[in-house]
Amino acid sequence: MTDQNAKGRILALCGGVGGAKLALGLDKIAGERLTVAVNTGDDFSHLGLHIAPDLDTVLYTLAGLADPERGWGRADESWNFMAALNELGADDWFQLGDKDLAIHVERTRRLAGGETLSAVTRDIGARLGLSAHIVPMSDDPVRTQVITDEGNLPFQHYFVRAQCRPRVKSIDFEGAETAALSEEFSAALTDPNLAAIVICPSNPYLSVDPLLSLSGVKEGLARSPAPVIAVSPLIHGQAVKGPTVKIMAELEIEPDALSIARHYGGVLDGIIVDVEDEGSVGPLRAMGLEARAAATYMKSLSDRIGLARCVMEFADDLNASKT
Ligand code: FO1
Repeated sequence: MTDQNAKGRILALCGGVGGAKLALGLDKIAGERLTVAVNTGDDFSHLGLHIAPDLDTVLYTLAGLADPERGWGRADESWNFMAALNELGADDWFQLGDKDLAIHVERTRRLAGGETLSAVTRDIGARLGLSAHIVPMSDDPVRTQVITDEGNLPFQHYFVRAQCRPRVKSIDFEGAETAALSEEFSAALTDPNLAAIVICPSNPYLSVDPLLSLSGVKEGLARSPAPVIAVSPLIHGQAVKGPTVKIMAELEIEPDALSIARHYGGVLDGIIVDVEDEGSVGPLRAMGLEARAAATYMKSLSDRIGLARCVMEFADDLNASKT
């Protein structure tokens, strides 16, 4: 790596589980030089609590607390609260573990006391011993609404309650037109010392688009001197987890890296596809994008660090070719 990347800051745009794995790899190589701007379109109020699933997935993953199987919530969890809730006949379609409950209660208390989501997230990150900066995309409410053949569903009603079964017609990000970027996201986006902006392999439609829908983000990406690199969330036409391919089919989009590149359109300088999709590198280059193949399936910590290194080497080469 050149000096620039060894010292430069990294901004990652991230949703939940898939994106958090790469964020962890980036954290291991960049630590406090990393800012992760996280989707808050999935946030909702449930049982009187402010739930911020993607922020928590990133916090828990980087802190080594995440459940490795589920991908969300905490490892070594117990479910007494849910069992007691069930006895009372209360809503129990959204599982809140006993340990996980603490973050929702504390966040809700502090937000009700007038603190911003950024401030609460910053403090929780510090308490969990994180050196990377985990920041919500906005302190204003943006709520993803999934327009389906069964009506307009708030994100968690579509994703968890209906288990992504309804057919998606389109997706709206309510509040995105007026929401301001969080201060730290805005500062990272305009940081002259950025070595790279990384679009993590999260669901482009549900998890990355909320960030891109905020006013000023696409313009900021285009204006940044740092290369913008996406990691495709697809491997051989399949997503590792989640409904990306189902949604692409419903929106009549081919499930391949070219579609992902087209979806991100003008904001990208480069894209990383999986080694299994090496054949798409040529067509991607023909679209005018820099592209390379790497192992994007992240099972172990060393897979995550390995992919993070590939991303930063790519950024390094793109930076060098500009000078
Ligand atoms: N996902 C589920 O599929 N079922 C759940 O019951 C569930 C509970 C849950 C609680 C806290 C939390 O932070 C996340 C939770 N998730 C659950 C995951 C989450 O809703 C989605 O994975 C994300 O919003 C998509 O990135």
